[in-house]
Amino acid sequence: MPTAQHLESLAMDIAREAGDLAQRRRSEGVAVAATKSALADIVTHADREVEALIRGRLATERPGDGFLGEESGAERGSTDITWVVDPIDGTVNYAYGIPSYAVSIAAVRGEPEPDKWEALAGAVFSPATGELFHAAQNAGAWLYGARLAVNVEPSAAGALLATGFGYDPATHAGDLARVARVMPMARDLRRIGAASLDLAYVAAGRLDGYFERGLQPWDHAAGELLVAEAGGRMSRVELEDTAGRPLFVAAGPGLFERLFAAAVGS
Ligand code: LIP
Repeated sequence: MPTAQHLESLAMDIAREAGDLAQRRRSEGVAVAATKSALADIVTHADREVEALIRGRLATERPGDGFLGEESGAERGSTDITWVVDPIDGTVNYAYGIPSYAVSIAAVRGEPEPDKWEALAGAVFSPATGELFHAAQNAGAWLYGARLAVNVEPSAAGALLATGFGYDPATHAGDLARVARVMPMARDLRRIGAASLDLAYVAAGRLDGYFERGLQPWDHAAGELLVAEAGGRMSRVELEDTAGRPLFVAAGPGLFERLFAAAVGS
């Protein structure tokens, strides 16, 4: 059984390599390859190429582990470890030339479903800034050799929050009602456009909290471990208006309950 730190350093190496490829392809120009769940939900050729690179590297280094990727699907392994991968989180930013996109790689143990797995290691790499956020279970979350810690409480000016809006226009009214409910506790609201970065920023204390409905496993697997290892709380809840696509809330311990209650609407 590899240690969580061994998996973490592998995730870091591969995330860097994958991010360099994404950035190179970005500078050459980006073409949309297809649309997915909605017209706004796109995949570029680079998403596919970067995921193929990650999948190939993992197959060489960790043959036998399972794989769950945004673009190329799931494959069960013979070990109890699965790699959960978003090759380019923030694809719409990437396609428009906005630098907020990231490679997100996590190693999880157990059934490859978010409610059943235990995250062992994760890396979120932002090619545009060169920042590599990483964490291993019970060994902290880190950036440039410095240990990350969430903001325990927001400042007196209010919480700096982030959110996201899914690709399905039918859900936007509910998302906006949620924004209206949380705004009284906010000093301001960000929409960064890449869930893995939102979560990394909560872990780093750059945001006080984050909420979004309908994240996919590859959007949050690595970021969720970053938040937990930085002392934050994160949970998901299935609501009437979020059928099948739960609401996720992450924050420091002093804010979490308040933010969760407002986001849920209870
Ligand atoms: C995206 C997220 C974004 C969220 C979208 C989508 P993709 O991931 O990170 O913040 O609002 O619903 O899941 O599609 O760019 O990998």
